[in-house]
Amino acid sequence: MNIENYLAEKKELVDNALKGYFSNHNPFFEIMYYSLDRGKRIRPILAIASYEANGGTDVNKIMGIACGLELIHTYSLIHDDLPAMDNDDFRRGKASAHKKFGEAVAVLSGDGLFAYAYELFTEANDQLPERYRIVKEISEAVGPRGIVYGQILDIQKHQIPDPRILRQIHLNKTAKFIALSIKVGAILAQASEDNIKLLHKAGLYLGMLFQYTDDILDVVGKKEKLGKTPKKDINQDKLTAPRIYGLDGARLRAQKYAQLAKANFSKLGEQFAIFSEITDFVLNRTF
Ligand code: GRG
Repeated sequence: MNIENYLAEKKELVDNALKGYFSNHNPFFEIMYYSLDRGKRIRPILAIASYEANGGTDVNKIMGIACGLELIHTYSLIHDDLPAMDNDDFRRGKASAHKKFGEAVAVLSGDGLFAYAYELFTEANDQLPERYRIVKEISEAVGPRGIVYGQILDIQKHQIPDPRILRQIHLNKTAKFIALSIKVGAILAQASEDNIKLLHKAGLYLGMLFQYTDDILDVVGKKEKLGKTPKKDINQDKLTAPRIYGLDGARLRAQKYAQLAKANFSKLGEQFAIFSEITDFVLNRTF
């Protein structure tokens, strides 16, 4: 199966599960679902791919965790788009949450998605030691030692374009969450500690690559394809890879991160080949 088909098949699984988690509740779930709809689902797909590559056989077992990751990711996008943060009117090919529902409801949608994610993480009560570890690791990666810290660095004005700060932004805002998504699949599938460690390391490189390509697409991407506003980072004087290294320099570094990710994934053996394909897909993505 080629990588596009693989990603489309897994995305459909995740989309169907998400629909299920958001049906038959109060009307606020429809409002939250508006923002959830139409994402690429990279993080849940990584969790599922890792679970399966590590020998997990029942995809339903990982689905609550995979979908919960997407809820947290979506909350971060909603809050990032708010006027107090990046102030973006367009997300996932449509009006961002505050444009559609107003700021107060957008804030609450983010809050609701964040909290509901933890209901999904804990929906099953089998494999409790693994699930406890997963919830702990997720909390760490999305909180003040992860995404939130990355966002704090990202919204600061950086007069001097310091590559060390850029690395901290990329690592905390994006890479830790991508690596975590791979890690949780491995933990639930009861992979060895060596494999979990190696997957996490490779995942950090993949995450850095993901943010490099995001920064590059901000410069060269098309609004219709991206589903979000391009040139946002340069116009807001954000610290990005093209600002520090130039477009060609950023592309070169993206290739280096892709090589590092693949070198580490390949140490895990043939059954992890899908991760090298995902890495190439991320390197060459146009959305
Ligand atoms: C508000 C706590 C808080 C954090 C916000 C999400 C975020 C942090 C900032 C948005 C801008 C940005 C470049 C974030 C890095 C993560 C990233 C590349 C998000 C876009 O993820 P995709 O491409 O989006 O997976 P879709 O819509 O496909 O899910």
